[in-house]
Amino acid sequence: MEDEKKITWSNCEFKIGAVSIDDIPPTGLPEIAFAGRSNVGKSSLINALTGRNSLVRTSRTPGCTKQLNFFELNEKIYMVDMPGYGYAKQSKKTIAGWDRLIQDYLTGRPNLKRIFLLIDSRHGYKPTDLKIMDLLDDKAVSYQIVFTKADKKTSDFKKVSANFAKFALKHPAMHPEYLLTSSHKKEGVEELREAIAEFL
Ligand SMILES: Nc1nc2c(ncn2[C@@H]2O[C@H](COP(=O)(O)OP(=O)(O)OP(=O)(O)O)[C@@H](O)[C@H]2O)c(=O)[nH]1
Ligand SMILES: [Mg+2]
Repeated sequence: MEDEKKITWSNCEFKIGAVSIDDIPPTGLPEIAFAGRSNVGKSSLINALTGRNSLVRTSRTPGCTKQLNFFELNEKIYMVDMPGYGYAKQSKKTIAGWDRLIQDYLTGRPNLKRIFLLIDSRHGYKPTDLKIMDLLDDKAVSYQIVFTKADKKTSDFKKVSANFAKFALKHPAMHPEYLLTSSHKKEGVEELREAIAEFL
């Protein structure tokens, strides 16, 4: 890999926590973001990528990440951990606020290069995931599916993966290939790192 595309993954710093779109300053750097339902493993995946188990707080209880958290990687690229959508152990008002923030951010950030849309490999796509995909397709925001918790995947995943190419064809902003990861077993993490390094 060329030198400018080399990333020291442990060199990652928390920079900004945003609860409203107005809290996010322009950074001048490319950005990638991790989106997905609550509990799908977004924060855990950032820890796995950086090899730093306590960089980001994770929890078994859905609704752990409560703001847009910006992490600067090697002073070259920002990674954004998002609150989950769909379900969380929070009030309706809080969830509606997060959904607004998520939508505003996903569709209004010019330097956002790609969204990694995480789907739990045990559960497949849920209606809330399909809604986000429609939104991103509609706004032509590039996204790639990352199936998570590969260590727990069920036989249903075979069907999902077999049908993936056809599924992707129906989604114009979706990357044609998916990634399969396990943060616990560190599977697929290297492939995801390579995908991120492309944006340098
Ligand atoms: N088996 C397994 N569990 C995982 C994996 N990744 C995350 N988890 C577990 O899933 C739960 C949720 O993980 P988080 O990383 O906090 O999920 P999140 O998507 O950030 O959740 P919110 O912040 O609530 O939206 C935790 O109990 C993790 O330990 C994985 O690769 N395998
Ligand atoms: Mg989280």
